[in-house]
Amino acid sequence: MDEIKRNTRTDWTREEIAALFGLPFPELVFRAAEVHRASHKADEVQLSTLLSIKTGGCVEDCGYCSQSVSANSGVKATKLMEVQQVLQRAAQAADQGSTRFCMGAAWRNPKDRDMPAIIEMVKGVRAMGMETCMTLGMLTPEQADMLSDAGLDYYNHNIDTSPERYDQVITTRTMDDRLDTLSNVRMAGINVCSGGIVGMGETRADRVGFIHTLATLPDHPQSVPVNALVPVKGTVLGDMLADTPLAKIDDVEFVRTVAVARITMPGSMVRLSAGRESMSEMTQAMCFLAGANSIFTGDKLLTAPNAGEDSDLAMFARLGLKPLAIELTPAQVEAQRMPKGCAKLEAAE
Ligand code: SAM
Ligand code: DTB
Ligand code: SF4
Repeated sequence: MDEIKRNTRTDWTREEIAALFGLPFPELVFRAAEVHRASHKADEVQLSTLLSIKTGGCVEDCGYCSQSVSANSGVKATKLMEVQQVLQRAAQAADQGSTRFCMGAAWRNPKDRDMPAIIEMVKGVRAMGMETCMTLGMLTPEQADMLSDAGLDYYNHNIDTSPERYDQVITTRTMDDRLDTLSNVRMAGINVCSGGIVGMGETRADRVGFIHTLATLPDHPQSVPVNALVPVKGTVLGDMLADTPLAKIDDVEFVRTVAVARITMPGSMVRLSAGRESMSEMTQAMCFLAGANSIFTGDKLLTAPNAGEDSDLAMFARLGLKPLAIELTPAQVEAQRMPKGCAKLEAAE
């Protein structure tokens, strides 16, 4: 770990990051693979499972998102799921080998009245021996502290794109609002998960600015999700891509983005996140070579389809990859030994 710390810089310049992007592709991937091997096992990939605990009807206007009230995507708004329902889904994910359960809500921010149920979800999932992650929108310092006290391991809040492009994608909250939430999460002692989306019609300079913002935070996010835009009909960006297919990012540029994230943030888990459905296995393999070491499993992301358990297992077998195991506390091992289903739920109470 000391080695990683010594090599971890938070003073990257945009010029340095642009130079990395501009390297000949084989050289860039080679360097990223070297950095990856110095800090991580190159054949281990961490598996996270996503669950939308509150879908649609979101008041924010993020131009990529099917869940915004500004979109005409046909996604139906739901209420916050019941705690027991969420814990049942978490138990299924644990049975399928997932080590992190990420719960997402289509909120600008959680309301104080939502916090007791959210806290029960965190405690329940943790008792099953999985790491917990939540993504609920903006958090106050007090809310971040409450989640930390409940034992939340990770909080996902993406910066999404470069500071320059930000207000062309979202107008209802600023990049500074996002950075404030990341700071509240960090100060509460919760691991930060923050990344963004490529393929939204941005320029290479925007991708440089996006990585630069993450790699110069006071501490690198422990997890960096790199999403490829899932173009959803009825969203501003989904419709834009349908009209101008040339705006779609090419696979080589996507792999470059992963490689630059890996080199600039050597100790972070880099997650190959949304968009794998439309990626060839070879492109995903290139991402793993270039330092991606985490994915979302299961056949659904929040509202969009995902590759699915069986095809991922087959891909892992072909590529010789294996799921990253996490260390469990004795109490968690005990909870996992109990009969499936209800006992896991009892353990969560
Ligand atoms: N509402 C919360 C928020 O925005 O912080 C949490 C959920 S939100 C859906 C989580 C992240 O998913 C977004 O920040 C964005 O990066 C990603 N995302 C949403 N829609 C996407 C899409 N169509 N394609 C790729 N990534 C997407
Ligand atoms: C992240 O960066 N990607 C995930 C997670 N964090 C919450 C979400 C991807 C959403 C993809 C589109 C959808 O399912 O609606
Ligand atoms: Fe709402 Fe999050 Fe979607 Fe933005 S990304 S519209 S905040 S659910």
